[in-house]
Amino acid sequence: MAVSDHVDLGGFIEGVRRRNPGQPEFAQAVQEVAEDIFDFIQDKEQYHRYQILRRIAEPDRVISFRVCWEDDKGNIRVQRGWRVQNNNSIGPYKGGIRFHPSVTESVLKFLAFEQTFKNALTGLPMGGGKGGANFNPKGKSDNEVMRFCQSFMNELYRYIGADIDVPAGDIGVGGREIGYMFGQYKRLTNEFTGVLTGKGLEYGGSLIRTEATGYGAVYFLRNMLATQKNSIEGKTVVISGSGNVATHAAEKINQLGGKVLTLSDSEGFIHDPAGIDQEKVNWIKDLKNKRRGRISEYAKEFKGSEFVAGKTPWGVVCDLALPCATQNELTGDDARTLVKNGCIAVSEGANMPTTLEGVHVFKDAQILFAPGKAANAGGVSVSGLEMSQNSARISWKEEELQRLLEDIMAGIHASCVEYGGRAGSKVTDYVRGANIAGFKKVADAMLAFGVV
Ligand code: NDP
Ligand code: 2IT
Repeated sequence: MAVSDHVDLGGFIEGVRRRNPGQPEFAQAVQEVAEDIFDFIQDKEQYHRYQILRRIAEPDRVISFRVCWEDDKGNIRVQRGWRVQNNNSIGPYKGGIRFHPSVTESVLKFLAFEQTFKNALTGLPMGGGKGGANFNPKGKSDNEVMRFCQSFMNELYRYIGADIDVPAGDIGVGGREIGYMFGQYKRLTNEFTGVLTGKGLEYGGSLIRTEATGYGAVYFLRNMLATQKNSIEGKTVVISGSGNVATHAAEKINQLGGKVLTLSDSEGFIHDPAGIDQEKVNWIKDLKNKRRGRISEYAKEFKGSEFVAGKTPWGVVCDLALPCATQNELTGDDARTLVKNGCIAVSEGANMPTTLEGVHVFKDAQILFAPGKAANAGGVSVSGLEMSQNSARISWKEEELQRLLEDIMAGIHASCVEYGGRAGSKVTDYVRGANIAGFKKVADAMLAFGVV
């Protein structure tokens, strides 16, 4: 078949939308990748003939199941759980579990698709998957969360395994939830294996896994700035979210001499012109992880700061921005505001936090823009290192893991630079670089397998 006979980008996206009705997030993630891959594979017949992108955009399987649990008042509650196993060409399925009321099949399919490229970029042998449930952990007691996690695992355990599929945390799933799920898996199977990552240090967890996503996103930002002989030192930084990724990004920004102005949650953002220093970050970690409180409480604790209800922080003037909350939290208008206010670099700690329109605004403005699949890969990278440590039944030292994390983030940056050149652009197109580098590795493995 001549290359000109192949379906065009518009037709491909239309097909994705038609085959996945009511799944806008999934279609959006596929489109963002396809925009670059269509261009890249134009003269590469094998990738067309073997329908590689079409196959990566069709998950290997989507498993959905009922999760029943009993709340503290004795009511029976019913949630829906999923595991999306997108692609295991380069290693076992790997990716987090999200517990949030906004979780749908579309959201998990987009996340599993993105994860496939992200995991390829890390250089570690991990395929892509994602799971979760439309369960809202907010306001639930520890016992309710435990019962939910156990019930979720009662179904999930059939589909996962240390060499099959290795889940981890994501929104609403941290150390507490991983502990409950690991405990139930162990009880059901009578097996102690590295079936989950993000585990507690006492039972096979890895040092710096908790910090890795936020730290990695800041290392990636530092690497991008270094290409322009610039640094984080003395820069003002706007961050969204106040969970695992956001607080550790804030911590690393402080360590590298930047000043964090904002953090947020789904109810609004806090603005502290004096800077959210390490002591304040520690207070927030305690608020979120122990007291399970809301970010608005920060403004009552720290004089000179304010809580802005119902808004995102992108209007605050800054040099650097790190969206670290959730998908589509930064719109085209937000992107224009950031560019107008002089923001020079954006590193996505969250997955797909910028809308497609926003991505195009950043690309057109030629500011440094790191997509989540590159910038937030530090978390899954240390998860990969946790898997290696579990297999070898050893624990590496913190300095070694820190070094490996920085090396992996530098490697991802280099891959993006290698594939992210764009005619007429003086800056690396990191979106293109990440998409092509991630695609190439998975695609070449798939070619080796033939049609399966
Ligand atoms: P957490 O649950 O620890 O924190 C999530 C934060 O995002 C909270 O502040 C939460 O506010 C906010 N948030 C969640 N949903 C929404 C929403 N719909 N609108 C506004 N704010 C929202 O999760 P993480 O920090 O782990 O995850 C944050 C992002 O980073 C996600 O996109 C995740 O996929 C991504 N990520 C996480 C990795 C990890 O290792 N944990 C690895 C790579 C990416 P509230 O409390 O009000 O809900
Ligand atoms: O989006 C992500 O990369 C994660 N939530 C972490 C996945 C993992 O397996 O550590």
